Amino acid sequence: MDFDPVTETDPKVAEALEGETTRQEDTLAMIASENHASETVLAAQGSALTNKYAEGYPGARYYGGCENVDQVEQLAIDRAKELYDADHANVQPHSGTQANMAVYFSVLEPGDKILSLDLNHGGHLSHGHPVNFSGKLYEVEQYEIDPETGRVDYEMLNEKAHEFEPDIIVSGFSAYPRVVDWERVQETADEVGAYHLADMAHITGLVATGEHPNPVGIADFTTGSTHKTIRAGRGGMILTDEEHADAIDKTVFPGIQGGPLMHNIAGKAVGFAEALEPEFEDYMEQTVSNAKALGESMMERGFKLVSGGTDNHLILVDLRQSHPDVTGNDAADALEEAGIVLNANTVPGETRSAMEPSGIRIGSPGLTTRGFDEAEMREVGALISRVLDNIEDESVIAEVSEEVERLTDEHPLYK
Ligand code: DSN
Repeated sequence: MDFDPVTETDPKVAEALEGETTRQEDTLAMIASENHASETVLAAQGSALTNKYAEGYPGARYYGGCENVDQVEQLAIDRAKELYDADHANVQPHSGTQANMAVYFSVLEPGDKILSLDLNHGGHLSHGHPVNFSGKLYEVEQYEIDPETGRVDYEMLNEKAHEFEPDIIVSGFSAYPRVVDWERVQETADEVGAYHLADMAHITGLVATGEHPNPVGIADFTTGSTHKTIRAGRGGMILTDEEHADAIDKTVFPGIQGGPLMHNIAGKAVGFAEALEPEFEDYMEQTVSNAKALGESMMERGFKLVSGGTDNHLILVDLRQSHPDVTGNDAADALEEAGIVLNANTVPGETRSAMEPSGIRIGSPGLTTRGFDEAEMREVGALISRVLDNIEDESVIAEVSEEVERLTDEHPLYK
């Protein structure tokens, strides 16, 4: 890509920009929450819209000169509504966490109660973790993954809801390889009179094409990231119905944010248009097939997958049985040396710690964007296995690096 203006005026930053583009080009990006946005999305995000203040919403801003950003934000809103069949979309949250904060601040008072999945079982910091604002402001109770099935324990969720009487139940997860049963969570929310926030986080792309059921129209609020499987500009969004639309808009601005990041909103608009094209359906279908192929290839080599497989874009590998002496961090470090970038992750029933967990989370969205098919994902599964079986062996890591180089050369990222 072309960083000429930066190269001339700021060679140090230019060096890092070039370095990062090269790193992405030359490695296998398998962090499940990452993806490679199109050059069109990158151009929209790197545009003059970064200069513009636009507090307010299209047609009702606090500053002049907003006609162009109004057009961009309205396009992003209309496209989000179309993608998810939503009555109302707010595309201003700077991130998924800000989107969740806006939902909490719209309907909860400090001290109110949140019921959510434990972070160690695949939940998210913003679902009530003690180090996060959500855990500091609210009283939090958590449900877990059933250790036998590796799936959400909906019975535990229901029992805890009746005991704890939460004001809101949070569903939707960051490290969960299976379909989320939004309706079952909603039934519990109805029984106890709680709001339901469905945080579709990673799976915004899968939901957009119907690869995963849509929580919009079931839950009161749906939030998600716009740069993960959906591959649009970086940030978050909130989808809701007419009843909660004003409260959400007022909470996002002026409640918790000032000027919206209009360049990112332009990236969202462009990415949402791409996601409305039929090719995006093929992309999401391939992403799921690729994750399944990767998972099968690893299970054939003796790895244990949480829940025994996947329905979505990620697999969660529990290393304790197959590689008892290898921590998730050891695995991630060795794989990164070989050019395979993923993250260490806790697994249900974690016996180590969040800082030194026993699993790795592996995603298929990035490689699928580069055009990898099932056969190549199986090959990647074999490469991961080779590294983890020979974690101390530098010659194996060097051999795997060469294979990674061949695969990345065969699938160039940015022309
Ligand atoms: N950082 C994201 C993830 O990797 O799942 C969550 O915000």
